[in-house]
Amino acid sequence: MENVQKADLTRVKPYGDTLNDGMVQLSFTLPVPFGEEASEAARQLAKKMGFEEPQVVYSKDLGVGYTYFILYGKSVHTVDYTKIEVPKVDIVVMSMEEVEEYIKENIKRDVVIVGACTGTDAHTVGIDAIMNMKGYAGHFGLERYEGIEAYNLGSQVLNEELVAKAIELNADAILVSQVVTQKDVHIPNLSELVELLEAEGI
Ligand code: B12
Repeated sequence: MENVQKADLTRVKPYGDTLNDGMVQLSFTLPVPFGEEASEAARQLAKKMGFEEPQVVYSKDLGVGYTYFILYGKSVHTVDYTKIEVPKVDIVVMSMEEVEEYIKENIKRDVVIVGACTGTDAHTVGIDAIMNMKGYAGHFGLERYEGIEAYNLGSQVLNEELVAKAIELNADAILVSQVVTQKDVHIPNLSELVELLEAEGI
């Protein structure tokens, strides 16, 4: 490893084959029919994005007048890595046993948690990962915890339904799972939930 060339961290740029070659792979789809004109359009677009020597290395006909591309190009930009500061979440993560112990010692009763994937969102896997007994990535879900009563309502649950269930069960916490969508569908849905909760004085 001694022969690895040292990068100048004040001027970091992408690496492909040779340090500082700036090589980037990018991919996108254009709403134009597959063919040479399509590839040229993709190349010109990459050039306008600021890439030097853009090359289309792969293109695929997606049908209905759409084409998918993979391109290589050289980035001319650099960033100063030494000036980067990212705020970190500084919290103590408790294990399942520590949470159970905390509830036993401090709350001294079962904690009721209601969760759902709400609105039109059908992505159940996230909320299941958090709540279901078997859990996810080596961690058990809330159903497994002693001292927690977990109710997973599933997906496409209306906000009204979630709030009504939380009130019925006198829940201590409501968990919401939502895919953050490009079309911002999650924003009106979560705003509606907040309004409903506020109206209920929760
Ligand atoms: C599986 C899947 C589906 C399945 C869902 C099946 C099911 N029963 O859940 C099906 C096929 C139904 C589906 C449909 C759609 N999908 Co989809 N789907 C996926 C996919 C491939 C995986 C999602 C997943 O299960 N991840 C695994 C879980 C464990 O991860 P997670 O959800 O992120 O959850 C973790 C954390 O986020 C967090 N978490 C999640 N919820 C909560 C809640 C709390 C309280 C806490 C603390 C933490 C937490 O903890 C979890 C564990 O770490 C993703 C792409 C991807 N690779 O992520 C696309 C993706 C989410 N889907 C997408 C899209 C667009 C759709 C459709 C609109 C497609 C279409 N045009 O029809 C529909 C929408 C249907 C609908 N009404 O919601 C897009 C969303 C793009 C966007 N951001 O705008 C994605 C990102 C794919 C993509 N790149 O385009 N999808």
